[in-house]
Amino acid sequence: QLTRTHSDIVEFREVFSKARQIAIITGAGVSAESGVPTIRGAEGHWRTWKTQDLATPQSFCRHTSRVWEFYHYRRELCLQAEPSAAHKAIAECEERLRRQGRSLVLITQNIDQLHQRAGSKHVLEVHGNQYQTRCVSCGHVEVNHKSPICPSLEGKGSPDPDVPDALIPVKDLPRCEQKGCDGLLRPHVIWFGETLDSHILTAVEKELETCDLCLVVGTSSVVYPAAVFGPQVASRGVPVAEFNTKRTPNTAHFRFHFPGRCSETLPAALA
Ligand code: BJW
Ligand code: ZN
Repeated sequence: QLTRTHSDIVEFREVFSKARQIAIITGAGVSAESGVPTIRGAEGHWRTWKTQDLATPQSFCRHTSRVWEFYHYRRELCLQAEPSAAHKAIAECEERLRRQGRSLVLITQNIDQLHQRAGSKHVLEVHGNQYQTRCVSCGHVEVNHKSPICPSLEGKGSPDPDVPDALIPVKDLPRCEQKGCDGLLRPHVIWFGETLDSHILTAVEKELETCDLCLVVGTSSVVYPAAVFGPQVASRGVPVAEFNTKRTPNTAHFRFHFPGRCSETLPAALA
């Protein structure tokens, strides 16, 4: 296994040195290196719920206060977190390739903005980002880094399973400040059952069709449509390298699989 991995690294470095247009697809494993819990890992619970139970329009409709507590917790947690060695390796690689007239695009499922904070410039956020809000009444989208996002959420959002719901009245949750609106705000992220932004998907498709090397980093590859981005590139015969602590349902489709923590494997691969 070790020898296999070593010869793979040598081969990967060869492919990497010749690639002109690199696409990197990332997921929660990259932010795990910054102390942000992954979605499906053992630590991926908030109170007694899974992300799958909270990240839906139905849940927001029925348990608005609870879902806002969940996002408030993650907004605050990620504001405290620092980009990891994996985030930095990607950002530094983009800058280095740019100076060489080559390109790197980052397609991320993460909503935490840690890639941008590490310095990544060309980022396509396929699941939105938690520092933007959207008004459910007027549709207005806005950048929002307030901490806390509203007074009623101050001190709320503990992930401890023994903490009861704060049951904040909807009128005291984040509200739209557009003139005369006062509608309820929601996180501008993509929940289960919602479609991805078509402009972003079109941009992603273009990158997947033209890249000559693809990396898939720290994603379980179970959430569609992002789960098929890597296999789509591989089906063109383009090399795809997976960086993950575990194997995934997509591993067999890819030319390379580098096991281990991406804060260790990625800086070495992209140096
Ligand atoms: C490390 C590491 C380290 C850890 N180093 N690695 C049946 C079949 C097919 C599709 C569907 C279906 N039923 C429903 C659907 C559609 C659904 C879907 O895919 N469901 C599946 C779960 C079955 N998809 C959708 O609804 C999407 N919309 C859509 O398809 O529209 C059309 C449509 C609608 C309705 C029906 C059918 C079609 C929208 C998906 C939106 C996903 N949104 C979320 C929440 C965003 C906001 C938020 O975060 O709160 O996005 S869900 C959540 O999962 C989040 C993530 O971006 C996403 C992916 O998770 P990710 O990043 O892969 O994290 P993990 O935790 O799963 O994995 C971490 C990985 O890292 C692991 O592999 C670890 O091993 C690894 N790791 N430490 C390296 N140090
Ligand atoms: Zn509004």
